[in-house]
Amino acid sequence: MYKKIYNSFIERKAKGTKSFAVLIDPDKVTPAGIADLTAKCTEAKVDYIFLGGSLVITNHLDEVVQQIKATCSIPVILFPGSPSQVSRFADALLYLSVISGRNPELLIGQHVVSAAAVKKSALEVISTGYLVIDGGAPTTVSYISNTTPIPADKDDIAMVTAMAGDMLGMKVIYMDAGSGARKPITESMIHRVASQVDIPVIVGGGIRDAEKAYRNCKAGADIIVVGNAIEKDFSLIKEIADAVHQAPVNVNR
Ligand code: 1GP
Repeated sequence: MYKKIYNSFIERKAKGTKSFAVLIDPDKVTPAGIADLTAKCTEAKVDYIFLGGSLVITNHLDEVVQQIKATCSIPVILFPGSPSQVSRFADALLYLSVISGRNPELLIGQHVVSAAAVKKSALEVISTGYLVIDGGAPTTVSYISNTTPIPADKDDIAMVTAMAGDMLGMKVIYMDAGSGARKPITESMIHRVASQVDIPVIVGGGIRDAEKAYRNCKAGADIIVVGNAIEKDFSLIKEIADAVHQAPVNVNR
């Protein structure tokens, strides 16, 4: 299968171009709200739309994806909290294994259950080593995943976990402090991870302003994800997109 989205991650990383992804929680959008949001994302040159959440209660994922696709041409990447959050209308799926935890269901169990359906969907599947990092307070992801997050100041644990994911053949590393995290991931941890893996590094959780997004890119993040802060203030979309796109090229190894 042609890996269109993953190739774009790799090409952008090779050029040193940082990317900005807006995270949409399907539970928190209305049809009218989607058009407004996608218009702002297009204007700000947002690179990707991530769609999903650790806990999705409503059952209208297909509809939300179709509305996003009808109102913009930004690729839609599923970021599922469970196997039920799969829509064939999206462009790609982050196939997450929670490698920071020791819950076998989230390391491999749910993948086995969902594998046939995912294959049939013909979605582009991106194998993702997912690291939950302590964000200063329990988040939905740490509660729902029933795993212990990596302590925020244990850069070395994050580094070796990401290295293991990379050597196991995962295609991206996603470092996440959890949605609405009180404290976003430190630049020192991002740098430690990014300097030791060759695959793209996605960073999210608790990023609230353009300056932090810029600093994360400088530390080595390739893709910045913001959800909560944008839900509260749409004007941040352009501010953060501009900061990410202006971030310097390479991480110092
Ligand atoms: C959460 O990484 C995402 O899984 C984004 O977090 O909603 O705090 O921006 P926020």
